[in-house]
Amino acid sequence: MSTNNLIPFAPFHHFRVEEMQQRSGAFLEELRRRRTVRDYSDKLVPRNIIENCLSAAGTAPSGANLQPWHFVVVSDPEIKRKIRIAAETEEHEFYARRAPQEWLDVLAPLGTDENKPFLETAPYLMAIFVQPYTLLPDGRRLKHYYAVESVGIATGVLITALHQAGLATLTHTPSPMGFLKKILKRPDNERPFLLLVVGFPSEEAMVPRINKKSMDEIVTFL
Ligand code: IYR
Repeated sequence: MSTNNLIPFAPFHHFRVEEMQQRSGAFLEELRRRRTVRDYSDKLVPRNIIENCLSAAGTAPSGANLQPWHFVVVSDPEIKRKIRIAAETEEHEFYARRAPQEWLDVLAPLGTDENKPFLETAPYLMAIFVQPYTLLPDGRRLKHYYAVESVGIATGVLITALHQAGLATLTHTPSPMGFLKKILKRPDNERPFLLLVVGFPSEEAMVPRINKKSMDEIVTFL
């Protein structure tokens, strides 16, 4: 391996085992409090908190470190309204016609429907885009490797960062999402990945009673 671009990994923390046990347990406990929220208050969120969480997302690993993501953060009420109208139009089609019964059956416990008032109520909508390639100044395309996986990882970091900052999120995937690209005037090399709704839960927010799979179900130790 050529070493001419390598630097010492100074910032890595070596914790004592007890501290690792404590930290991993505390992190788990905090993440167990995260729930997907569909009912938001209009309470504002300081922008520097949002910026910290987006910077955290930007630390995610990505194929060849090409960072194939773009986050459009919408707080403008008019743009939020356009997004809501377009999303509800697609969602109406989805619930009334497009979704097979099998899909509607697994969604039923979540209590979702075509109405998406949170797209206007929540203070921030983050439209997350994948860049399968970038356009170089000379017009050639630089291909991005594992672009979708990379954006998925960055989105996971973002959701975790927002949660630990004290904010609620909803991973919203109106399908198809092409309208996001039009409304937000994104370039040809981007396609919508998902729409993250961010804010505080309303006072009356309810969440479905759901369970997470047990360790035995999700893990195999060999
Ligand atoms: N996009 C629709 C349907 C939907 C699909 C899945 I998969 C969900 O986990 C939740 C909802 C909607 O947002 O209502």
